[in-house]
Amino acid sequence: MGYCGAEIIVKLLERYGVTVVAGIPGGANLPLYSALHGSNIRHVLARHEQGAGFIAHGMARSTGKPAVCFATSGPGATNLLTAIADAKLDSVPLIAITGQVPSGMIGTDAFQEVDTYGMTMHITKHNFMVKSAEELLSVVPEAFSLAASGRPGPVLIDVPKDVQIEEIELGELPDVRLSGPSLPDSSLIERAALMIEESKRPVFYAGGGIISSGCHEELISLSRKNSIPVALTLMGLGAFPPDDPLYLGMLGMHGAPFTNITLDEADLVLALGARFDDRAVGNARKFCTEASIIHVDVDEAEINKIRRAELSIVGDAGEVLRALLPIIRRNERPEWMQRIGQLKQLCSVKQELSGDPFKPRNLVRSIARALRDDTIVTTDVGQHQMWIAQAYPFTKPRRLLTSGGLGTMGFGLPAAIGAALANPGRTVLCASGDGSFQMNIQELATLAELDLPVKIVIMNNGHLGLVRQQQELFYDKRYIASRFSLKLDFAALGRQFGIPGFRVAEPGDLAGALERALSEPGPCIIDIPIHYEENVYPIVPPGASNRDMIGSEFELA
Ligand SMILES: Cc1ncc(C[n+]2csc(CCOP(=O)(O)OP(=O)(O)O)c2C)c(N)n1
Ligand SMILES: [Mg+2]
Repeated sequence: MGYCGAEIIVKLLERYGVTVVAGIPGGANLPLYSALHGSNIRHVLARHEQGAGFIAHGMARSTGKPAVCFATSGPGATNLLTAIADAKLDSVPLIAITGQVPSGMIGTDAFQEVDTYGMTMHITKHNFMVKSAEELLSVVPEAFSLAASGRPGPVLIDVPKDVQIEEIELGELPDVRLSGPSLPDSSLIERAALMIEESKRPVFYAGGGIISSGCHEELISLSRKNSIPVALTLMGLGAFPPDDPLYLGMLGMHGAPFTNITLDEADLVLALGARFDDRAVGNARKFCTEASIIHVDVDEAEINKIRRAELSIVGDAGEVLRALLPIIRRNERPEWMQRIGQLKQLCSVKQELSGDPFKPRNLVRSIARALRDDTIVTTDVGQHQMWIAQAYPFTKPRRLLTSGGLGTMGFGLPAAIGAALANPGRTVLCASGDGSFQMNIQELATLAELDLPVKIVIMNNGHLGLVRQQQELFYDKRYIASRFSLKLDFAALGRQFGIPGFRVAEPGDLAGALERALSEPGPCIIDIPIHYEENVYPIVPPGASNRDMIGSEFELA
């Protein structure tokens, strides 16, 4: 039977289980849209390609499966770039399929021509420029396999218009191939086990790799069996139960003093699916100076990139944990546990548990209380993101979707739409800031159209708060370009899109108003004032050691 390139793409997407694609059509990808017309795949029309890209992020990050977005050539493709780069830094299996001008016109500055392949070279795990319809039969399966295997990441497929139209005779479509992780080297596992047994003060420093690999249960088991406390990165939140006595919290720039100080006293750091990012480890040379490091990462390029490890294991974190579990002995580690208990008392930050309900972390706790435990939370980027990370209790993986590596303002709303699409029946909270929200505000139209249960809470300080904070602390209060003089009424704005909007301003109103707003079916938008001088504390100044955090009262024994 004869199929054109566009039909081959759509048939293969179906075969790989894709049920929703987000995108925007244009001249160079119209054949692809025409093929989609005859498919059961649901298309979600975003209002900006960056929105489409982040809708796909929401689907991929909440499920762990590859998600697809479409854009046309030229401006469609350039609008996607930020979402692609974001997927690279956070290891998200995103598949971007872009239209390109016809092969014969490439390099002529044709209408809406940009070198999408060249531009995405450094922000994808892999990218393809397809030369023929035939090639699609291998390129699309390879894209799925690459996006999801090993360290997940974005793959771009650029398809010239003539390739989308080209017809070929086709018998069978290729089979779905997905490769599983390979087993780690047993001698390295034995060495790791020995180092753990010899250690007096071991800690886990675990990151997003635990979530990608789906091995949080194994992490919990090993931690409990051998009494190894666990610190998580921003990307790892949800991989360890926050109420477990072995949980140390989030480490790093805005981590609790208790977490950073405890890590600093460790004699062995087990870095699992984490990459020694500066926001997590501070000055890498001053991170856990007393400790030996075991680094487990599926991506060999991460080993010894930032911090030299005494032992490195290239492999899937889950495979390594499963190999370690039976050979590691039960150990109570009473001395280490006692020291940790002591540090917890000495380093407790003021928790803002009493007093003003509009204090950011109190507010985050109130929001969490008003929502079910299985709620998926997306954030934008700024102070509000860090308050959520510090105070929202994430009890399971894939409940926090946040732009960790690239730190992209505008992520929250479209990612929430994607998460709601991929998880019918679950509520999604989009915790945003007034600055970030304006960066993809047009996706309110997409949300209104889809009528999904996305609850948007805007922590509104009238500022680019995190920028203002840095200017206050590190630039002698020389405030510039961090205050909005126009005060937007986000609740009214929501209503313009047909989304119920609320403004919660009175302390007495807060709990009731939150509950009312959040219990409505469908989307809503809640605008909550935050005092603009609220800062995220503690904070490790750029370049400093995690030990040298400022803004929290604690003493060291
Ligand atoms: C696309 C993009 N541009 C600029 C920045 C730099 N930046 C980081 S946080 C921030 C302020 C965010 O303001 P808002 O969303 O209101 O959050 P707040 O800090 O006030 O909670 C800015 C401008 C960024 N992270 N992303
Ligand atoms: Mg703000």
